[in-house]
Formats: sequence, C-alpha cells, structure tokens
Amino acid sequence: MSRGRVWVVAGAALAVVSGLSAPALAETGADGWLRYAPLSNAARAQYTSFPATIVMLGDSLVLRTARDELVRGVSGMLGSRLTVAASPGAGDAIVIGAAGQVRRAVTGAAIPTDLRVDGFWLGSAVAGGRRLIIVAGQADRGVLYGAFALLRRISLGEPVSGLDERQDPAAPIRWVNEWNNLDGSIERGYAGSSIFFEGNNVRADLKRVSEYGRLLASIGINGCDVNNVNANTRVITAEFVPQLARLAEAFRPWGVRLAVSIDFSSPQKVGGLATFDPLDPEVARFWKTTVDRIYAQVPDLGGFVLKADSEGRLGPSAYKRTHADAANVIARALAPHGGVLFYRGFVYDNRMDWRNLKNDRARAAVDNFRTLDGSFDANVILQIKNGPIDFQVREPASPLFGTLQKTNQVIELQITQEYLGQQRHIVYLPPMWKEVLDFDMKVGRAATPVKDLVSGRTFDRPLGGFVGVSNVGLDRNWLGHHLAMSNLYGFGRLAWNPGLSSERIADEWARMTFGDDPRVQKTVAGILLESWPAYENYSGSLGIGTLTDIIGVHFGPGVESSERNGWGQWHRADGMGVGMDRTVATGTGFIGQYSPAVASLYESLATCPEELLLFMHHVPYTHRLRSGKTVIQHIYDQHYLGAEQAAAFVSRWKTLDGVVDRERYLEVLDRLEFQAGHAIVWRDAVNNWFQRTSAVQDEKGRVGREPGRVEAESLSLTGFTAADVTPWETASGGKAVVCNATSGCAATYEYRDAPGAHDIVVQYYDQSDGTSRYRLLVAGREVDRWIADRNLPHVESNGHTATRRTVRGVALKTGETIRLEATPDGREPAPLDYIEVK
Ligand code: GCW
Repeated sequence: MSRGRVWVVAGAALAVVSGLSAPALAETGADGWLRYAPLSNAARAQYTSFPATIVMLGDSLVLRTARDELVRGVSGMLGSRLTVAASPGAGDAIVIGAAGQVRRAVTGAAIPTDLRVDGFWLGSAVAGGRRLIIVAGQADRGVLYGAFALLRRISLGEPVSGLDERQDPAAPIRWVNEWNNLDGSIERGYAGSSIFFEGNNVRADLKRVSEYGRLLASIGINGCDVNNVNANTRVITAEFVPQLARLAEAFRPWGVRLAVSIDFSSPQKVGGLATFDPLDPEVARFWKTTVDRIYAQVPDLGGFVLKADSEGRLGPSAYKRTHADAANVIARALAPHGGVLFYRGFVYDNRMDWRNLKNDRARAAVDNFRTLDGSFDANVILQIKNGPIDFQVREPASPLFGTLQKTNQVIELQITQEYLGQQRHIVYLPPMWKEVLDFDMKVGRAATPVKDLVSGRTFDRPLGGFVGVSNVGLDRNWLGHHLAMSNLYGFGRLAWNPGLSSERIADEWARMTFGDDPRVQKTVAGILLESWPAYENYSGSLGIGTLTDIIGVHFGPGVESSERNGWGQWHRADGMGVGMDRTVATGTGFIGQYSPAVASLYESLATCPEELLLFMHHVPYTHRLRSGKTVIQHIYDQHYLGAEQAAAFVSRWKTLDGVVDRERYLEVLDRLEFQAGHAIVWRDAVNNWFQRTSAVQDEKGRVGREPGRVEAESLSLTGFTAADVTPWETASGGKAVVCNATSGCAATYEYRDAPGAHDIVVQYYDQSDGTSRYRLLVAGREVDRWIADRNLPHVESNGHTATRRTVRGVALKTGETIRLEATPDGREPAPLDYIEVK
C-alpha cells in the first residue's frame, strides 16, 4: 500500500479521448478475440468501481498504443470512457508505464525489480485514498502486454481489484512466419491473398497489417517474418527496402519487429557476384552492405530467416560448405545491428531412393546438424519443426531438440492447417503442440521437456523460443474459419506460457470470441478439444501420417501418394503389413537419434506408445494392440468413429443457433457441415484402400457397404457417362459419372425402401474449374438445388473435391423416382459419385 509522495507530475489538464469506441457492426471476425463486446450485466457488476481515469507515465509509440487500447477495451466492455490524464486527480486511476518510472511515481507498490524482457506486473496500490490499478512493464512493450492482460481479465470476468500478478514470457522469441509471396499469393495459405504484398510490391494500404499487429501484440508475439521462406531475392534489393520500411512502420506501434526471408544465392542473383560461396570475402561483403542498407531504413529489423539446401533451395552444399558456414556469414552482418538469423532445420533430400529400406527422411535433421553443434555464431538460431517429418497429424518430437546443446533453437509450429484440413476442417492444435512441448527428451539429469530446451532454459542458451507459421490472409476473419483463430490465439498463449492448459486456452478464446454465455463456452471449447482426435481418427491414426496427397495439395485423402517417390513420407503399407520400421535393430535407425531412455521406449513394440506405433514400427495387419484389437480393425473403427465425431460437431454447433450472432453462426455451420461430409470421404477412402490392400475384411461388415447408397454408375443415366476417378479410393466404387452435354444430364432411380422422412445425400465433386448446377427431385418435385462453387483446391474429381450435400427430412414413398439433374460449367462436368438415402 502506498502513501506519501505519489505523483511526479501534478495538476495537469484532463483530456478526453474520443471517437475510439466502435459502432456495433455485423460480426465479421475481423477483431478476432479482441471484440471487446459489452459484458453481460452480471459480469459487469463486479467492475462498478472501475477507475474512470488513465495515466500514462513516460511517452512512446508503444505506450500510447497501450493506453489507447485500454481506453478502447474499457469503453467496449464496460461502456465507460476512460479519461486520459497526466496525473490521477482526485479519483481512482489506471497507471501504466515502465517499471522504473512507475516505481518512482507510486511509492510502496510491490513492483518486481527483476522482470524479464517483455514481462509485466499487474498490481494495485492505494495512494492518498485513491485506488490505483497499475500496469508496469519491464519496458514499454511489457506495458502493452500488461494492458492486454488486464483487458483479458475483464473480458473473462476475472477480478481486477487487489491485483498482484507478475508475468514473464517463457522465452524471448515469440514470432510468426508468413509464407507470403510478393505477388500476393500465399504458400499454404487458406484465407485469401496477402495482407502484405500485391503485384510484386508492398500493398499501398497497410491497415490490415496494423490490425494484425494488434492481434499479435495481444498474445505477446513480438516478431513477424513476412515473406515466404521460399524467398524472392527482390525483398532485400535497394529498391525494395523503402517498402520494407513501410511494413516495419505498420507493426511498430504494436511492438512487433519485422523480419524477412532471404535467398542464399542472393549474392549471385542480385549482387552481381560470380559466386554465393559463404567463405568468399566478396560474399561476406555483399551480406554486410545489404544488411547495413536495410538497417539504415529499418533500424529495428528483427533479422532474417533462411531456408537453404531444402526442397530445391540453393544452399552451402553448392560449395561443399557447412550449414554453419552459411548461417554465420549472414549472422555476422546482422550482429552489429542486434539482428538474428533463423536457419531452418528443415533440410532433407526429396529425391531419396524409396526402394532402399534404410533411407529415412525423418533422420535428415539430426544427420545434417549433429556435428555442427557449437559452430554457429551466437546470433544464429536453428528453427526446428515440431516433428521430424512435416506437420503431420501425429509425429514424435524431433530428436534434434535433444541433440544440440550449444546451438540456440526455436520450435516451429504450424498454425495454418496445411495437412490438417486447411481451415475447412476445425482442428484445434494446442493439444497437439503441448504433447511435443511437454515431451521429456531425457537429455539431462532433471527432466528436459522440449519447452525448456527451446526456451533456452536447459543448457542455458540465451536465445530461444517459438515460431508459428500463421499465413493469415485478406479474408476478414484472417484464417478462413472463425474457429481456426483459436490456433493463432493458442500459439501466442503457449509461446508466452507453455504451461497453460489447452482447456484454459480454449475457454479463454471461446469467451473472448463469442461472448460470456456459458452455453457458448461449453459447446465451442468442447468442439475444439475433440477436434484433433477426431481429425486423427478419420485421417491417419497410429502415427501412420496424415495419409493425404503428399505430393500435391495436402488436403483430401490420397493414401498411396506418399509411397514410391523420393519425398520420403512413406508408410510402407503392402499386402501384409503397415508402418515404417525406424528401429535400430532392423529399421532405419531413426530411433537411435533419441537419448537412450527415449530410444528404448520407442524401440520396443511392448513400450512404444500406440499412437506412434506405425511411425516407429512395421507390423502385420493382424498385430494386436493393447485393446486386443488388430491394427487393421483399429484403422476401420477409428475412421468410423472420427466421422461420427465430425458429424456431432454439426449438431453441437446447432445448439448455438440464436446464441451467437447470425453471421458467424452460419459461416461456422457451413464449414462444419463441409467437414462432416469430407470426414466421410476420408473414412471411406482410407478404409476401402486398406480393405483392398490388406484383403482383411472389416469384421463389422461396414467397409464398402453403406446402407442406402446407390452408385451413380448404376443409376439410369441420361447424358451422364461413367468415368474413373484417381486415386480410385476417392470415389465410391472407384468411379463417378460425368456430364459433357451443355444442355445437362440426369440420373434417376426408383426408391424401393420403406416410406417415411429420410435424408437424401448427393455425393459429387466440386472442382475449381467450373460451377456446375445440380437439382434434386423426388417424384417430379424439386427438393433442393445448388451450385458447386465451393473454393476447393483441385481441378479434378478426387479426394480434394469430393463434396456432400444432404437434404434432410424428405418425405419419400416406396416406388417414387429420385432424380438428380446436373448442368456442367467451364471444365467441370457436373461429376456425381453416388446418392444415398438414410
Ligand atoms: O510443409 C512443407 C510445405 C512447403 C513449405 C515447406 C517448408 C514453404 O509443403 O510448402 O515451403 O514445408 O516448411 O519449407
């Protein structure tokens, strides 16, 4: 409690900040979790004595952001306008400022003296009878994070009186990467074009960049690498640097530092040199000049990200140099400016001989970097993907985390759902990330979980932390699916504090995003928490990999696509068994890259966790799991279960009709309906493929025999002709029918089962190269019509475009005709796979 001399500056005039509260607009998702919607009366009751004044000690861009955000948030949630003052006057006040400054102004407040960089303290004090809420940061950015933390408390209905809460981030690096191309496209982005670039330049209007900065700052993210790691050399050229400066400026008020991805061959490609050999002095000079020039215009640039010797990117191997040579030459140019170089650990050969059973892409990272530990400069950070392959639905922690002890490292997590449904499916990722972060690599005397290794705590490395590949786009809701924003939020929250539970994060996010009605929280958080298990069930379970089209768009099923090619994501399924043998005893030896204690866990079939069984071992289909089920029966059962879970998401979401706003309710419903349909596509494709390959029948007799399903090929067809679908498992019966008559085609059959109200399912393909029209009629009456204009990622009929339309509760009589009429458009021949009456 403070008494005595309180204010350095006294008696200054009060200034009212106006125009900051937003009018109630339609909910677009643009504000993400920062809506600051008015609290319910019940929730608001506990803030009746909330201060009416805000005092900012000191002045800077970031401090002003913090102050304005508090004004905005309080006005939105509590409906009261904070008065900005230089001193508190007679009433209660919120006081914000850097710790040193607040300490001088408010005596007696228990502000910690050892806050870490970006840390803050939310506290309270009583001074001259006035109650103060204090937001003290280690420095200005900490104040901003503290302001957001205070606002979060209010949006969660948590008390703000008597505060004494200290928070320090787990690690200094909490960055996002955006794989944006300068032409405005985004590699693995699923929500429209780039907010940063267009037409080979930085966009003229950077409003969305500053809005993004706000979202990032609210969860403690302090850096953003804006361009694709498959980098365009133009980004560091003299003519482009002023444009970078504009991006940095848009982020600066939010404490987000700009970074860019670079191309290793730049000295040759844009520097006019004959070489890009990292040991060549001319090359070193090129990097120095280039870096100095950028810092002259962007003095707070965070640094560079480099993808080299991977997936066709040039790297040090061109000159037989090491990754350390490559990293250090650039890091040395950055060091005098305080910049860092992220060197990506994602280095592997995508032309491996698949016939050699000892070859294994999972080994690549450790094989490439093990011997280089200790040879990287102090401002180099190895950026390591969570798993040894590539963001699959389930992977073990990368053994590289436990291998390097003298090299700074960060974990790279993928927020954009490249292999996980591309935001057309909801897959809430914190539970998956936490499995890796909490995994004990057993490389020290005490526990060494990945979260401690990457935050630099273990082995005492100064730089470390978390990088999330986010790939937000111009779509108003940033990631395409409103619910997917829980992943951006969750990434930031975990990067700040990996000890937070997935449940806590889901609850926070749901409440902030959709409001404080308890039904919202229960339903939304419930769906989120079950979504990763559901997706794993209907895509690839037991650690087999996602089973998507590995050499293509990574969306729909494509079981065999990962086999017999150099990309190395093999699962080795054949007539007898399935799984990659990565044991030391008989396999690729990958397991031997872990510490002995972890290796022995994975090496033995008896102790290997079953969710990773097929990642580590090759077993016969008849291998019995601990449940007593065979592997093959488990595969069938999980796929049915997963599809049921996805279907239940729809009915659960429907309980929120009228509880959440109409716009977001309908948009989420649409995605969940699509997901439920696509989960059936997944289920059937994977199960049919395994039943045919293994020749072991589903003991419950479901696979390949869906009640009520009639193949399009067996309907009575007018104009439609049968066509093979590739891969075969992505069409029921391996075939569809297509219509090449511009006047349209029809498929009919007579309903033979019992009369009653039934759901009619039409399974068709919605290719990206046309918008065919469909009409469904029963006994001549139209019961539905639609246009196939969903934005799905392929021009052919396959697992990426297979789509389901369900018409619910249609009254059907025995003997009535069900008729589907279709008109092709563009290059899309109105494809139809089957009709099902349920
Ligand atoms: O996941 C794979 C993606 C590539 C990506 C690469 C990488 C940016 O399919 O699109 O390239 O990883 O992380 O470098």
